[in-house]
Amino acid sequence: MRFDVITLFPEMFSAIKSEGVVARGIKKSLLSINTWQLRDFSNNKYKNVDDKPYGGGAGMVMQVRPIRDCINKIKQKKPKTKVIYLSPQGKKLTHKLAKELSELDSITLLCGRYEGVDERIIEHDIDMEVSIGDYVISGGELASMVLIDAVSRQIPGVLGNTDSLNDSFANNLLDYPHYTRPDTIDNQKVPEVLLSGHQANIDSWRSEQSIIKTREKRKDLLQK
Ligand code: 4H4
Repeated sequence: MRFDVITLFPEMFSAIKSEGVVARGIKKSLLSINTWQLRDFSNNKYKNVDDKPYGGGAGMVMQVRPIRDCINKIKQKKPKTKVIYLSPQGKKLTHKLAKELSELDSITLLCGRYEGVDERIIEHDIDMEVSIGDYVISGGELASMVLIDAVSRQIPGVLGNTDSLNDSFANNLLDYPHYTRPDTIDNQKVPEVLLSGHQANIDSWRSEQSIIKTREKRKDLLQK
């Protein structure tokens, strides 16, 4: 999987490129992240990529030309890349969508700032808008990193021995509870079944706990 990221703040992505699951996936050559500084595609000496909104109003809007030129440059290398704009108006990022996206060869992520991008980019250059939640954050960079992490976890081999099959939502259920040493602390004990060494009983207890947790915290998932 190759991620191309169009952003005004490429250095933000060093956080996931250097540590953790995504960094390990990069080291294993299972994925790559290429950031593109949008200002390099500005057509003025001040490197501006935004302008005042037609019709007035607060804030600035990201212009078509630099974004379109950057996408076209990426498409020279990856003509079939799926171009995703991170926006509160997008399709909600779920486990299912992350799994679907993980099967692609190339994804281009457009990170919005200010009030967002000129609508003509959304109409003509974007394949899909994706939202990480019903709130507005200052830039699409954090949303892109969330998407990259969630998608990367679904790429075979990225997680190594800890598979993502038990991730919450993998089977439309929340994850079972986890415990580790010591087996008693402040008089709080680990459930006996987990100390029994009886794997069949442990597995059925974990399945039962996933259903109980889902019923308690996310009943809506049980309707699906
Ligand atoms: C993009 C703000 C689009 C407003 C942005 C719009 C999210 C989110 C986000 C920086 C940028 C914001 N991205 N999930 N939530 N005019 N991005 O808040 O379309 O409403 O992914 S707009």
